[in-house]
Amino acid sequence: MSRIEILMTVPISQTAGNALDERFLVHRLWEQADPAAFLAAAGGRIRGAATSTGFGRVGHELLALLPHLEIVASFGVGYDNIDTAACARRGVVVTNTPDVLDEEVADLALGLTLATLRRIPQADRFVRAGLWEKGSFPLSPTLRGRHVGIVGLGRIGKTVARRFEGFGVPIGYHGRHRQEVPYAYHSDLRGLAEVSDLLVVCTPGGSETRRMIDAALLEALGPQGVLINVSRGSVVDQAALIAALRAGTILAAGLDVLEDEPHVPAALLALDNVVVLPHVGSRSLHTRNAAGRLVADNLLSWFAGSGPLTPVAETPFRGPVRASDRTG
Ligand code: 8YV
Repeated sequence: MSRIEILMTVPISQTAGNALDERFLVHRLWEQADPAAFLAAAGGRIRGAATSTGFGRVGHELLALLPHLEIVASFGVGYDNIDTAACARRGVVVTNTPDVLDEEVADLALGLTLATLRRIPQADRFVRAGLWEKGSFPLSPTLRGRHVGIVGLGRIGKTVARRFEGFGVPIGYHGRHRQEVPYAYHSDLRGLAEVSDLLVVCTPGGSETRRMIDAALLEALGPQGVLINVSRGSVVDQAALIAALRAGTILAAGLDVLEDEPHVPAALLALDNVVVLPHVGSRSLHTRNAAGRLVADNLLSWFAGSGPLTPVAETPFRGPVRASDRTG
């Protein structure tokens, strides 16, 4: 019997690759001499895809080249790069990797918060530049006395909030719904920004949250305000943020994500009151392996006829029979 053919669009993790190789014929798109020619020639045989945000958009163009695609298993919890409406129309199930990276991203959010407030990277640069011999490092801002506002209290937001509980600071949140949590709910994001001086962005990306942190919001956060973003660069109006950091409209920012990754505007790098990371929230070997395993398990489960393990809400799995069986 011929093996089911899977398209891997970008290198994901060794764990995922190895697990998929055991069961499927895996085509690694980045290894093809001419990826477009490969898709034109072999796209009709592909029944499953493993992808990630690093690949770019999974939309009409790609779906049109893969007429027998049944499932897109995406590496990462965010899937704003996938046109889930187009997948739903085609009957293609989309899966992501929730839960496995919450703790890692929350750890990073806390680390980035402390690094930004206590100016840890700046202090390291100070020592390396030999400046300690000449005097003390300037006093830093603090977490003490701050009011934390979490934007988006999903799995990651809640995990971040639990960590802040340990720091003994008051916590509020903004999201679509009030939840059964011991934190103050703000139905209005501006209201949250006004009472907070540390805003931690944990909301998903996509059109609904695009540039929700804009110039007016930064103004509401205020001159002692600190913005931390571990979600998507698209959530923040980056030009407005740079202007606010430069003008002192807010105090500082810690960014793990940017608008046009991996491009970092020179204007951002020129600022001393920002800590920028190269989207490393979930990037530990432990967590990437767990996410890779879940990508592979979703594909294995699907093609064993047991349905997807972690389908996204927009493409719920509705039956025990997979698409290929339905369409013959
Ligand atoms: C991804 C992320 O793993 O999970 C997400 O949504 O943003 C990351 O942690 C990464 O984008 C995949 O390359």
